[in-house]
Amino acid sequence: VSVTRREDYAPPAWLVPHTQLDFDLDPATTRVTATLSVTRNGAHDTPLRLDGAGQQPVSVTVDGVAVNDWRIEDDQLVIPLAGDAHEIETVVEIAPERNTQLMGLYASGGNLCTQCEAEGFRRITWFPDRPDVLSRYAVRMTADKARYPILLANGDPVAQGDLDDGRHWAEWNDPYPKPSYLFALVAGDLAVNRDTFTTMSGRTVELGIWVRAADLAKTEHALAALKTSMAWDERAYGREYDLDVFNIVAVDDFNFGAMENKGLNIFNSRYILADPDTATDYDYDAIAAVVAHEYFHNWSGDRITCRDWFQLSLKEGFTVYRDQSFSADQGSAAVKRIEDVRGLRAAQFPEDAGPLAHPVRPDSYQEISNFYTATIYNKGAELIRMMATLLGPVTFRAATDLYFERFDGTAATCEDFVACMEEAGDVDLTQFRLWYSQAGTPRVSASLTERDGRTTLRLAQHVPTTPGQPDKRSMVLPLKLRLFGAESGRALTDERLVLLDQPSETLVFEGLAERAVLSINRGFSAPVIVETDRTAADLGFLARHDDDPFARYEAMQQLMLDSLVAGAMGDTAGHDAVIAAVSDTLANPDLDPAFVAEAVLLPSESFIGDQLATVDPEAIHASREGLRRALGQRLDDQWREAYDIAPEAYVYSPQAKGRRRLRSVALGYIAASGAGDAATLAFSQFTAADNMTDRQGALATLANSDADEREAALDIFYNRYADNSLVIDKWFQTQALSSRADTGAAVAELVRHPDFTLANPNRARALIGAFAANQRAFNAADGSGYRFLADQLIALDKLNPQTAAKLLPPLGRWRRFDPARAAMMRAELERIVAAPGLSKDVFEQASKSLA
Ligand code: DPP
Ligand code: ZN
Repeated sequence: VSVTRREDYAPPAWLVPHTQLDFDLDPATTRVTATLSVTRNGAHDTPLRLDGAGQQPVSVTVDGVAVNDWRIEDDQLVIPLAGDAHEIETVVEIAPERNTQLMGLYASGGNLCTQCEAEGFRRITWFPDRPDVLSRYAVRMTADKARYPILLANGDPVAQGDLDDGRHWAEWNDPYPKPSYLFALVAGDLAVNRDTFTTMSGRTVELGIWVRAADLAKTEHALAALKTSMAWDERAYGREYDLDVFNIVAVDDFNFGAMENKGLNIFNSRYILADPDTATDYDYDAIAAVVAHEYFHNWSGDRITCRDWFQLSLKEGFTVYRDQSFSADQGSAAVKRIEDVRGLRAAQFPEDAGPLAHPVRPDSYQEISNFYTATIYNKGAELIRMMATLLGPVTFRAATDLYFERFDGTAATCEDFVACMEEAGDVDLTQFRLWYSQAGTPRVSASLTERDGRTTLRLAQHVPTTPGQPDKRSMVLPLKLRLFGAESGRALTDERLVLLDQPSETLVFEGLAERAVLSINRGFSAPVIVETDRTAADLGFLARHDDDPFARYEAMQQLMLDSLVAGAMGDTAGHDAVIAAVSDTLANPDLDPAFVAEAVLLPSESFIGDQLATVDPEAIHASREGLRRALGQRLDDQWREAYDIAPEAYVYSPQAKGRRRLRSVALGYIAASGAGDAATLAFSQFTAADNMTDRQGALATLANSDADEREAALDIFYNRYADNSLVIDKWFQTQALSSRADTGAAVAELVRHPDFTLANPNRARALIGAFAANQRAFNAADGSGYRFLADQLIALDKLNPQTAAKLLPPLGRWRRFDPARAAMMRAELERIVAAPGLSKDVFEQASKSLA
């Protein structure tokens, strides 16, 4: 096993100031001629080493002369060079239509496209495929004109023309030096939705979103989001777009959500295509967020890239923080924060607590594709957010200005970013840097005691052991807190920011007029787990009175969690406090419906499991369903009142979105109550809906039920959208997420459905990924879920190792389960590790999960 280590970083021996690529495109055999001007970097006598992926060079020339003193060593083409500057030309042939990994140049839906991050460019041509080699690219493409009328690459179009054999050519030039992972080309039969954007300095940029002609009408939302993002980045960060064109292409087969290639973003079509009939509000939000994310990368990623892949969070953490802030500005910032924290807890906290835990800046990897994780992205974003909190908005902006100015045009490190924060903010972030190097979610315990008129807050922190990191140091935890009066409901103190940087600390409050209730980690100011001794009464109080919407939501969640955890052990006494708090929340006319919908939703079964020493999936399911039923029955009138608000024609706005969300949550509770008319209500919503949000919401409710309407709705849905693969993904996913007892059997049947294929990552994730996230179904006591996932993984690994490896983590949670389940999970991991021809992607994840 070959391991790459951060401490081994050395600057590149050779630089490539200029790259000329000539593509003779054809799905069966594409000939790539690469001409690299190379210069020796420093005084050394090492040969030029170019990365490849098993392709044989058809020819190698140095300064125009064919040479044969090259050799191939560990997938590198090694060429001895005498001088300090040379021109190297290599010719290779590749087969895009046989590329099922979707890395490098591949075919999707009859078109040709590329994906190069992190190490896909080496599958196209020989090159120093590392992010700190920045080169200016000129690209020429030749292709059959009827089949591939549109030829796009990075940068600006230069020239194009026809050949007399039915082929045509186009040349593109990107004036900005960039690493190879940002290279892109597209050849296809595409239609375009065009617009322009005028930048803050008055330049006009031609925008284009390229899709199949039939999908053109579904690009309006993405195009609007692009323009909003461009304006937002000028306003919020002073960042202006720098090329004359900005193109986005949507493709159906894509490993990531999207890719920020300079001037030519390539997107998974699920993050571009939307209309009310086929996309939910969630999809609309996600499209705007991903369009913004990739656009923002133009500065935080492309203009300033990463020195090495250990610095991945430099661009991803910062860019996620930027897209989260953007989305918060488009609607309810409070609801956005709740959604982001829920996502962090669902994906990153379990990662940080399991065998694949790694720091935001990792120390080593076997396969870099495995490090595009919730830790790098979402915890990374929380680190930026904490620094923004420490600096305050004005200083944080000055610090990012300094960062952009100082590192523009370079390949930088996380340390460079932190140093700018430190310098502009005039703060010492020495201890804060532990957030980059220590894995694991810190735990904070907080308890409030009163004696003789003094209120004492004791805070203590603990950073758990993670693989390879047995001893942890205390970190800097920025905790926003405030005290409220238990009787009056009034705030007793201002909000203050406490930096907990010791193992434990004590804060004393004198002369408080009444007993205090603690509101802590307001706004989720630190990505930590807080344990308090607050009673159900205190939590219920905060759920009604806290003035910080996140803290209010959090109090409700904690109240629910305490009740659900007790319920899993057979104690349902805590139901009443939850029901009362939910009732008051529903009745409060001052609250935004979108917030209410989040607040009254129970924590997921997996999140309940994360609170327990040993996960008992059936007991958790029963506990949660029991509380849902009780809430549904006891608050029947209120759910119906929330549900019966007058129907309105579909519009995508924060307010309308919030009302739809609350209605669908209410429908779920009505169904959970066991009400006789629930299926009828859901089915009539399903058939009457003028939008996908309401239609899918009703379908999900029916999919959980035993009602006759269930099959009917699934069939209608399938037939209506048979030719829309993104909606058929929803059809698969909804069934895989069903809470019914027979979901495992249903999913095992669905992999034999004619529309199921592992070759398309969206489809694989919609069925297999969703199933593995369904705690009850996946963890069936007979081990059938584990066996099923392992079978699918082994099959998918042969096609697409990167996507297969991303589906593996649920099997690595074996330590969290009883010995019988743990043994079965381990047995499947061992079977995976022993599978012949296993990729290094899956090997790394499976072997680390066993350790
Ligand atoms: N395309 C992925 C993203 O934007 C990887 N850079 O996060
Ligand atoms: Zn990104």
